[in-house]
Amino acid sequence: MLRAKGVVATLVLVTAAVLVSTAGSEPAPPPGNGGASASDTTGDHPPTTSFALRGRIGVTVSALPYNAAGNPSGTFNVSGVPAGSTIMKALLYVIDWQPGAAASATFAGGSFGPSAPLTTDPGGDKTLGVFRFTVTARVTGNGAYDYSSSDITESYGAALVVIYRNAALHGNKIWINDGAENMCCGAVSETRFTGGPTRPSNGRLFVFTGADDNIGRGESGEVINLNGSPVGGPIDANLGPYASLFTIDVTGIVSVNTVAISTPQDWFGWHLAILSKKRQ
Ligand SMILES: [Ca+2]
Ligand SMILES: [Ca+2]
Ligand SMILES: [Ca+2]
Repeated sequence: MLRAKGVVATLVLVTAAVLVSTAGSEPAPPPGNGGASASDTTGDHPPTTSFALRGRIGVTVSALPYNAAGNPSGTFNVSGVPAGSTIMKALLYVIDWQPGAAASATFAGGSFGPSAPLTTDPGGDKTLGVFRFTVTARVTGNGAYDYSSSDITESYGAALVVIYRNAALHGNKIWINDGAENMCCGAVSETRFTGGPTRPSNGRLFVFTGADDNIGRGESGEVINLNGSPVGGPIDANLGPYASLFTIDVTGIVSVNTVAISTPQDWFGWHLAILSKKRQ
């Protein structure tokens, strides 16, 4: 569990006032957080660009929260795809904080995997992993899409990314930066998008995180920055326990763009940063 050490925290508060400043955080920071060797305090494993897509395209992202679920399943509701569109790419992401060597999924009647994690990042006493399954052929447009997973031990979220092409849209560029950044306790993690427009453009940014919360003191206050300016946050489970999806209209998309997340104390995973040069 990445939360709930309430009894312990209360006992500490009652019996040792000197420790109050460090005892109230939930989830209880694992050993090493805040210490010199903690790999989750440095923002060392941000999402990276897996796809940079061009064309008359748009993107929609849907996501589901979980509470330490094993083999999560659910239904993604896809909306916002214009009539007459062709699906260019659809990606299913399933998160695991205790990943094995491989995991599998079903999606809209198809079977996917077993596949190795796309990437993993240790930090605290956990290893955060993300599995990505390409489900393009199973997505036809707006609607409800059921999925299930297997060999997933401890999940706080899943996401579905759909890129569509439509002749009525303007030319666009969409970057899909994905991965698993296990971060906590003062970490600042930064992902980059290169090959953007020479003239600043108004675009859209999607950010997906899991195991984020606002339980206990100090678990809020995260900031999402684009090119040095705050555009979102805090990251406090806006989908419900325990995941967040941000869809943010942004300005000033330029040739090289940077999205950074800072977390004062909440321990969570950052999995997606998707940038669309245009809002469409
Ligand atoms: Ca990390
Ligand atoms: Ca957390
Ligand atoms: Ca938070």
